[in-house]
Amino acid sequence: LWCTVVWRHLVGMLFPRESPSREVKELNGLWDFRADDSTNRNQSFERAWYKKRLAETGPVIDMPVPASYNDITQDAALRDFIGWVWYEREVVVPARWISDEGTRVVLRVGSAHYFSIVWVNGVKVTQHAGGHLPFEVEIGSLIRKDPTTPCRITIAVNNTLNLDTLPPGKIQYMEDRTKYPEGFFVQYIYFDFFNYAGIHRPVLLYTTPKAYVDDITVVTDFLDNAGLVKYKVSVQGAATGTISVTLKDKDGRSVASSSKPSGVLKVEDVNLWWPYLMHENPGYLYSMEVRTHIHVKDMYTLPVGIRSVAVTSTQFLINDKPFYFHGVNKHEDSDIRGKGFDWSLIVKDFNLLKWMGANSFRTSHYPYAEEILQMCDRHGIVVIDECPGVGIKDIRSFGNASLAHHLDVMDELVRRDKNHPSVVMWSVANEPASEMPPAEFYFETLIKHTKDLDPTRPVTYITDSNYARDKGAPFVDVICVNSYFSWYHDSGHLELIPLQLNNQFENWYGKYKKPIIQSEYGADAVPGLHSDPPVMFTEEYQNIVLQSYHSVFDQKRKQYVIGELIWNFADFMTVQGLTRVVGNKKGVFTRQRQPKRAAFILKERYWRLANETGRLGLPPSNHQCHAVKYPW
Ligand code: GCB
Repeated sequence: LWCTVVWRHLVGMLFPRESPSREVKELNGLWDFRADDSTNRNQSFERAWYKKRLAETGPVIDMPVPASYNDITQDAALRDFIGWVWYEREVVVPARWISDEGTRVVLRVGSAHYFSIVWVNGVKVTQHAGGHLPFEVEIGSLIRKDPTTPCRITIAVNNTLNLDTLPPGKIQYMEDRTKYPEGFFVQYIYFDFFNYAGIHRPVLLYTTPKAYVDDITVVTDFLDNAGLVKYKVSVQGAATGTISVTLKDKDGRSVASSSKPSGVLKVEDVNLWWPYLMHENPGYLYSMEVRTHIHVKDMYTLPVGIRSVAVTSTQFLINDKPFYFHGVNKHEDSDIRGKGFDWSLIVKDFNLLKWMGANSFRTSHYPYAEEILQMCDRHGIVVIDECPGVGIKDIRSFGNASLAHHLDVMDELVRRDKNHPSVVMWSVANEPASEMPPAEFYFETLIKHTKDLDPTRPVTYITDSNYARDKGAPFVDVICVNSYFSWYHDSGHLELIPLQLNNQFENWYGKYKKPIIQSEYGADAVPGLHSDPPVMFTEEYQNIVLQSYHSVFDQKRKQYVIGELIWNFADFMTVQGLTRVVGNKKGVFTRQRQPKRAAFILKERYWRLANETGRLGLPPSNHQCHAVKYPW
């Protein structure tokens, strides 16, 4: 498999990093903001708001970037707004970036939900569909046109979801005038999290020389003591010419080098990349320094973890050793910020993950910020990387336009995340209507495409469909199943969990003979609600649900169950509805990241699992060490 990697040519999307040849200027902070709340939701285009300063078109407010705009003000209409919102900011561009024609100046948006159009000084420079992946555009020639005018960046963002977007949604106009005023419409969504919107991740300008390292792809493996880093560098703006590639260890010592744009670097006495709790030195990263030697030099440094991933009919192997996923599902979600990127939240979440002994998470239900994956690389947290294919329920969302967009999104996702050692599997969807007839062609095409993009990682999608009716399961490498026994059906009947869960596993394994991850399970608990015997929504009920699942996992993990991911790490916001009390309360932490009782149950379990399943390389004394450090 490893030898047959097909190098598809896509323009690169390397994470912007400073280097001797590259500068980065963050544009985070306050932007001017205005929502287009005209009845036809189109006045901003009719009046060409991008042509002048936003403040000259009407009243603007301060809006932090990055952040969702929804929870920033006291205005319920803005919280629930559907349509175009406009962001604008003037930027002072360093004079040298303008005077030096040999400098590329790139504007990059980490993510904006959902559809974005970008203008610089009133000139449209790019647009992007999709709310969770970065996009960028070179703006050097534009800002050089008139170096005396400031650089005015305008970004219009529209959060409307339709049957062909990912995730899909539907807009319905309500015609009954006895109930709804003229123009009243509803955005229907088929997923269980608030459709937060705005500029969610950092916006920045960065430079490269005219001839620059555009993309790097690495695929790693090892043979005995030697690490193998197969790589390919692509250069834009000049013929590739001579380049130099140097792989350095953590101490900055060169361990392998080459002057070819592609090849295999061999690292003697390799330090492999290991997951957290599987090794005493997890998340080991080398640095790959890539230099071009065309008149102006460029340099880019890529962190590289050397590891292998493989799947058998009963196991998930990392570096040829069985890996058991004991982890969580997350959301990018918090008070006030919504889905806005926030380092304090990210670092807190990693501290909580490590505290509870989680070795993995799934990026339910969309790609997370690249900075989060970088943290995973460094801390050895294993990731199932999910695309925004959540809520594909309407048969029209299995059509050609939807599929074409889904394939594009997978291109963008793999291009962005292919080099992260923490990413061990792609998830192409969550709970699609995989029993519908078109699901077979849809998933066969989608999964084959993903494997063509990246033959080195297994591919899955997350099912809640019946094993007998699921159309896509033949194509996945790992079966991922969500189930909510004693919650959404047989409510209150905790005693049924062992029987139903056991049957779930036996049926799926019996039919497909593929390893299984319990990709979601859980129950809502309103923190502080107690009842014994347990009733739904109390902390006790959540605990018993977890423990009942765990007893079955403990039998099946000896056979073919390769992981368990709790739904959810933390409480999160949803649309208002009868089954949600200020959001989804299935978190084992509150939205403010305080533990419910269930967090301690998971912590005890995960550390025990780590000692049992992840003992590789840890001498017995180290196990003792964990037990002493975490006396549950
Ligand atoms: C699911 C979904 C997830 C929901 C969860 C729930 O199956 O994948 O997005 O939030 O159930 O709590 O209902």
